[in-house]
Amino acid sequence: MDDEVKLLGSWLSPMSRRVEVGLKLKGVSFEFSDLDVFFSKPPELLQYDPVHKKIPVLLHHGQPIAESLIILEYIDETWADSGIRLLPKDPYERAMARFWAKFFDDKCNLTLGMSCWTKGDKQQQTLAESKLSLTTLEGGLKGKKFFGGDEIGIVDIIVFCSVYWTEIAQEVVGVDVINEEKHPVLCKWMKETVNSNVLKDYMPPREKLLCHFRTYKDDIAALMNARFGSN
Ligand SMILES: N[C@@H](CCC(=O)N[C@@H](CS)C(=O)NCC(=O)O)C(=O)O
Repeated sequence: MDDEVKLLGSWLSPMSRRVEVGLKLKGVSFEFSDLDVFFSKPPELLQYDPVHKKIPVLLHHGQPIAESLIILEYIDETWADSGIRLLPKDPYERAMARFWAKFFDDKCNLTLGMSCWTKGDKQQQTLAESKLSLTTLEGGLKGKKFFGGDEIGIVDIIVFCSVYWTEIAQEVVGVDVINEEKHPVLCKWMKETVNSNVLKDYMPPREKLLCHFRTYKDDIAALMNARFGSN
């Protein structure tokens, strides 16, 4: 184990997956604690993230770090000389990467989940919001192969995890959140990224996620509707 690294996460969480991918791209070995956080709060989680009580939490030498974007930056700085750079070296490009990562988390991430799992007016509203936000996000790809430029970077990792989850969820629920007609640039990027083989192998098997969503789709929808309302 490199430097005692432990990740509190869940195989089912795209936010936790971001950090797994970051560690793997850096070649850092780590222990993974697969927690069930959606219907209960395990004591380990309450101990290490008493503020938000959310995964992922990275423990490095026993010290906890919460919030996936902060964790990814920490990983990039701590293991600066191994694997790929997650954030660009150039200060302007670095600021742009942070800008799009924040934009994605503020405007796209939750809305994508809500578009799939809520119902009625709330679903229609979040579908419309997703369409607009993803079109704006496509601006971050202008003239570039990846959000990170010629190589993948932090924004590619976080967007890829969420789009991978969304494409499977939308198939199970029967809703059209992301498609080539609405988001040609994003879909082209997704294909390019899958073909580059860098991230795809770090995702949970498609069939496993599909099967989970099919089995628990009513429970997931009930949880999302209880939290975020159905109108
Ligand atoms: N802003 C946080 C969000 C993390 C997050 O939403 N985690 C979810 C799993 S995907 C969670 O722990 N949910 C449990 C809950 O909300 O009770 C991050 O980027 O790490």
